[in-house]
Amino acid sequence: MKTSVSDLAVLGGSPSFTDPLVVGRPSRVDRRSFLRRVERILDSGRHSNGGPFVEELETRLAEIAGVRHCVAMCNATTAMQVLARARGIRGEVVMPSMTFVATAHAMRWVGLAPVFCDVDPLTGQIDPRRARAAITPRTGAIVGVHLWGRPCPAPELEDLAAEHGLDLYLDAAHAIGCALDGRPVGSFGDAEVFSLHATKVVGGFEGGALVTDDEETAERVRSLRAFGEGTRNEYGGTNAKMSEVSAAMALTSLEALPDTVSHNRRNHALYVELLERSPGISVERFDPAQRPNHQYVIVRVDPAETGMDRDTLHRVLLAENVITRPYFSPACHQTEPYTCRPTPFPLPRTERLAATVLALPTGTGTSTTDVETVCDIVRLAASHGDRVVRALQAGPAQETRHDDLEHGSGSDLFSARQ
Ligand code: T4K
Repeated sequence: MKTSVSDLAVLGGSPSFTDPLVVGRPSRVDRRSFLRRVERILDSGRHSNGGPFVEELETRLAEIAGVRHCVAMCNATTAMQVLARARGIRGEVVMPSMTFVATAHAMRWVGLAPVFCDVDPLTGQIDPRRARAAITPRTGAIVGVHLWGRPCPAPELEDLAAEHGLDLYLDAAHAIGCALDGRPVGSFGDAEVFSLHATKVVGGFEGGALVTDDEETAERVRSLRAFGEGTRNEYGGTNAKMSEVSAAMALTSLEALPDTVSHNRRNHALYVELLERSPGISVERFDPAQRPNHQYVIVRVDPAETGMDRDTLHRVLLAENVITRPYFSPACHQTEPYTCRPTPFPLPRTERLAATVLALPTGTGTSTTDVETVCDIVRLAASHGDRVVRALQAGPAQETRHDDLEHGSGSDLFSARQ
């Protein structure tokens, strides 16, 4: 345990972790259960193009979302592209900039123009009033994002979309299993899209799933995901199918979801408890009524109170072998190719968040002891921010090694820990 600021690795102490502790480590699954499914895939000879595991996964995810249809695909980004094509929308799409850049790229890739609106400063979620202000005669759809493992104000967005006759899609990449007033995420808007990427609470190595109650949308998406068979449209179709092995992994991961979420909830509660008296560090809180899945533990770093900025804390942790992620910085409008076109509105809340947020490790690979160690480091750094900043300006030896780790091939991140 580090008790003095001079114990920090950036100030010459030893790194706290031998093996990297990373944000985004895949959730633990029952290996035997997964391998049994793989055996069945190999025995059956059905590897893709609509096998029994994909069908079973679709049934399970539709149940979780409380809708009639689910179409599993190769990832969430492609699923959002297929959705936009299936619905035939054109023009501009209003969306928050405080999201992973995939939300914007997916729309741009199919010829739509993202128009970014600001977020609620307290929750980081899309602000429906700001979304309203961004609607023009060119708007074709609104895309809401359920950020960090809790729902965005989807009912307000539904009202807004209905009022203007627009499509509403929800990027639910982070929010599988969440709910708003008992209504499950997955059931809002015209369709929602889950990510089943390795780093998500339910992972299928790679994967995405579109859920909707609208039969026509589901049918068109189903067709477009497999080369457009059975539909005639100007784009044909694409190959967005999910393989059986991904579905087998996603099903196994889904079985572990209650344990994964409980584990994440405990981690989150411990972060809150251990950091709540640390001036200038605030842990994002979640309303239990929204059934948060605690996909991410997000802290905000106040430079005025701590004497250091978010990037400094990231570097302090990196030196300790704790690999954090600034989800989401830069915000979409601050990154290519969106910087070339000024946003029609200033996005001060998004920019403030993008400058201050940091995702800390959680998930089943992060233990209680790991969280306690990370919190010790954060508390020490935050209460001696000026000293840490001075030390980093002087260029400590430790940093080079850990910068290499971050910017190198990354293979070191994937060793040892389970
Ligand atoms: N919408 C939103 C709001 C999203 O957050 C995302 C994806 C999408 C849409 C699109 O969903 P997909 O098309 O991917 O289904 C990662 C994920 O690749 C991405 O899926 C995720 N969001 C995003 C938030 O995080 P990066 O660029 O941060 O990935 P990377 O390689 O830096 O890995 C992140 C961390 O996870 C590292 O600390 C290492 C760790 N990791 C990663 C992988 C792949 C592991 O420990 N094991 C692994 O296998 O994007």
